[in-house]
Amino acid sequence: MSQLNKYKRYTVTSALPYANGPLHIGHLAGAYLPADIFVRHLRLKKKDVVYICGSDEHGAAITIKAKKEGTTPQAIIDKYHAQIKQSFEDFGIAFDIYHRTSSPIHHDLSQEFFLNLYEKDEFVEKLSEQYYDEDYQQFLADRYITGTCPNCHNENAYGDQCERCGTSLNPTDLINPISTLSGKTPVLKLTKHWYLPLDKYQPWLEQWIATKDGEWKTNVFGQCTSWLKSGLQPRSMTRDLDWGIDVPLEEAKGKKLYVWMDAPIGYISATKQWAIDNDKDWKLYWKKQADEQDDACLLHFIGKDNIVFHCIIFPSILHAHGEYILPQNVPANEFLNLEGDKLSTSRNHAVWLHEYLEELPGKQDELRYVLTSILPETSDSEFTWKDYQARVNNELVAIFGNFVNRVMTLMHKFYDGKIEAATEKIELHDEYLKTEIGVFYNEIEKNLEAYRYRQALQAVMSIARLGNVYLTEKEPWKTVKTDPEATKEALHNGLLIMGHLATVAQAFLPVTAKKILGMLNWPEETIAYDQEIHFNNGHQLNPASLLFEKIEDEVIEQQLQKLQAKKAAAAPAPTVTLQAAKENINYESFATMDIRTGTILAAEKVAKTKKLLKLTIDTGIDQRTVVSGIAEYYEPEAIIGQKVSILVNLEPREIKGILSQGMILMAENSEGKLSFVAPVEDFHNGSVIR
Ligand code: B3M
Ligand code: ZN
Repeated sequence: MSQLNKYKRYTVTSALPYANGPLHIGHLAGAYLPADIFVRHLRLKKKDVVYICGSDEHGAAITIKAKKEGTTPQAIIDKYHAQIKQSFEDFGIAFDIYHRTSSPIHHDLSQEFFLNLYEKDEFVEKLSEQYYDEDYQQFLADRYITGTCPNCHNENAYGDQCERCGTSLNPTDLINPISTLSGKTPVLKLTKHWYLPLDKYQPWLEQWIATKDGEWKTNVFGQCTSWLKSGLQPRSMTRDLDWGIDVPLEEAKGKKLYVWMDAPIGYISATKQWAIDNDKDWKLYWKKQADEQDDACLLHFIGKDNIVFHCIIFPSILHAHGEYILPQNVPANEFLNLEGDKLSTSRNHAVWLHEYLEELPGKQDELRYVLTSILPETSDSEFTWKDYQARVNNELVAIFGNFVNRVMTLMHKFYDGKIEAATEKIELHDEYLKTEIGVFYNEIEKNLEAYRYRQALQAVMSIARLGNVYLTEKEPWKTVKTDPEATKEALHNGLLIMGHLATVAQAFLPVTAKKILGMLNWPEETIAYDQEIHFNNGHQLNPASLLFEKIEDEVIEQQLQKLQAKKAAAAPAPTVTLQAAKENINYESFATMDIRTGTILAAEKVAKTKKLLKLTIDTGIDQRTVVSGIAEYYEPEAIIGQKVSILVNLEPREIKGILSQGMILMAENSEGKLSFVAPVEDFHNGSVIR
């Protein structure tokens, strides 16, 4: 960390989680555990560091959740802010402040930033037509408009995307748009927005990011260069929403700041609040100092989906403002998967932090350990309960816990837990042990400062291993009869190794480290890296307590079953998600539809689309081409010969340059899965369906 060590101050941030749901292990592994370990490490080096986080309480993520739960955005953020904060505390994430973007200090600072850029004439103002709900007297966010997809005729497409055929849409693409607020047709109205000219900043960004080559993780640097390569576009920093921070302009009444404009400013406003609470100067942690040498080191810990915001958009805002430092590094992690599948809140495929602690109380360090061992540092990684069990049992119990337990039990058995030495104090004299331990300290430092937590944790375990090997060699339980002095020396050395193990464990396993310090009856709460480890003659140890216990098979089985059950339960109950019945029609209307049985003769993907297949159908009447949005569900080869039902008198339509004659009927279940509809018996093509 040659680069990192030169700084006098460190400002470390973890992504502000949206206050719209509880936290799961993926959150922890992405942006919080790595940052926490890093910050604890810096503190053990006695660095001046402030560690900042808080809830992100604006944006559509919040309002949509409120609508879903039939409550207000305020109720949502209050509920989840408290829950998230508690989970962080429970897992020992040592923020100096966990703030909220709904706070007045944050609203003020965000508006100040906006005005600063506005007065410098940085924003590009643009008028565009957007849908407006006249009943509710408001513009509609894309997600608040539904309508018929121009591509697949799904009647429930959203303003930004059709979830049936996957086409990404603009609200104005929808046929028959409906406001989800009033249920009425919205009107188009001109609206003005303020755009951050990323295109203008591109040359500067290119230059700045080029200086990070080799310093930033390759996944982060690669994403940035590819964004730059494809050319940056101006991005609107304002929205027509009713939840968020007011745009501080007379002519922007009713408009709010874009959530990604205000959220990163949340790091700064939180620091301001922390400074007020602790009598500090926040500017030392955020502003450029008179002498560049005095600038703080800014580090953003995030998941990979937030890279563009932290490496391109926020730095552009800071740069345009001019008084602020830029991130020295953005060590983004990849994603964590669970039991072979993506973590998913909507499918409830997750290990929720609050549930974990209810079911495995007191085992936060076990989870911290396992997650650190498998952090998705350079590529996605996977959590499985079997692996969790193996790592706890074979590593934490069998190596770490075992070493500490051996030393403590023997000390109590032979000496009632009292250090009786010939010298005034005992310290590590064994050259071999000293050198080895020194090597492991260096490994921890070197790896942590290159954001390689997994390797750093290995070095921690190496100290426990070293202790075990040492005890096995010295056999103090045997020498106690033949050579009592040797026993004493071996166990005293064991205690000193324990002291070192506790020291390095503090960053990774804070609860465990505390327990060891407790057993050692260590006079202080923590041990800094450079603190001398010794015990005075006559020092009395506390009783031994077990650090870790074996995880039994039943526990793992239960967790696996729970995941299965959750998955099943998450499949939405039909009563909840079935589409409402449509209005009655008369028989004549129905009879106008000519639906026949047919067979797929040929199928191929439509070039440059993900969803579309071009099908050749034998309708009994003729052979014809139909373009169908089923490519996500069926491979072309697999459906040759498939019996289908086809609406043959649908007006032909050109889709992606292909004339589509008719429509294949598909059943869609509540999960959005599609299935062919055909007679259960083998009927000839052209049979009428009525
Ligand atoms: N709340 C997005 C997310 O949770 C966002 C992060 C903000 S960091 C300033 O993925
Ligand atoms: Zn569609």
